[in-house]
Amino acid sequence: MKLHGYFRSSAAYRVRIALNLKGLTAEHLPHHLRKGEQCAPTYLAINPQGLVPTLEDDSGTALTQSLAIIEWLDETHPNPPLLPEDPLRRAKVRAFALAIACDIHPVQNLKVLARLRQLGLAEEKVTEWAAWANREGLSACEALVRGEQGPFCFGDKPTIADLCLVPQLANARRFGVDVAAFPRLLEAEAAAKEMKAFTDAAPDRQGDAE
Ligand SMILES: N[C@@H](CCC(=O)N[C@@H](CS)C(=O)NCC(=O)O)C(=O)O
Repeated sequence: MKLHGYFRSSAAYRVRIALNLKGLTAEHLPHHLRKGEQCAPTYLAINPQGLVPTLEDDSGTALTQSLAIIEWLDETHPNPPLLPEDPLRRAKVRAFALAIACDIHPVQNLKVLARLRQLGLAEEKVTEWAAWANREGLSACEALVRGEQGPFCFGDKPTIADLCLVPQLANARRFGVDVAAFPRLLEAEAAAKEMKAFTDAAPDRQGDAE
């Protein structure tokens, strides 16, 4: 397998954690997002959205969208499972993961921030926008898991919720958000960071880290 990513990409970080939890290895192919390498024609041929990650399986089939990739990995390598068995619990875990992947991350993504700058927004306001998106979204995430048994987001094992949470907290900190406001999320993050699968996937541990 080949994983197209970037050390600081939180969406690629989710997939790196999933690969590690499953004990799978992939060749890591970095694309420097700040240099626009995700828009090279050769990369657009495998991911027309010009976003990372893309996972190429051993037959060369390209899969895009981190959560679709993670669910494919979970279906093809069921142990350890990344979703609970019970359908109601699965829906809750997916809702949490989607709150991050669909509602927080996209509005603070690189190309959205670049567009805000092009439209004349000052750098300070751009950062304020990204911090707001994280603060507002993570407050809702905190409420979603407040009543859940820990230490992970949903119980005593990591799920796709934790795979989305840990990279998003890293983004929130990068934009200056005071994450102390989210104690239940920090509890889940601390449990995750006890696991090598999570620490090995961290941005500063990647070959392309700056
Ligand atoms: N929903 C997509 C999001 C992918 C995404 O936005 N990736 C970012 C990095 S975290 C990216 O490639 N950004 C490049 C850009 O904005 O030009 C997924 O989960 O895979």
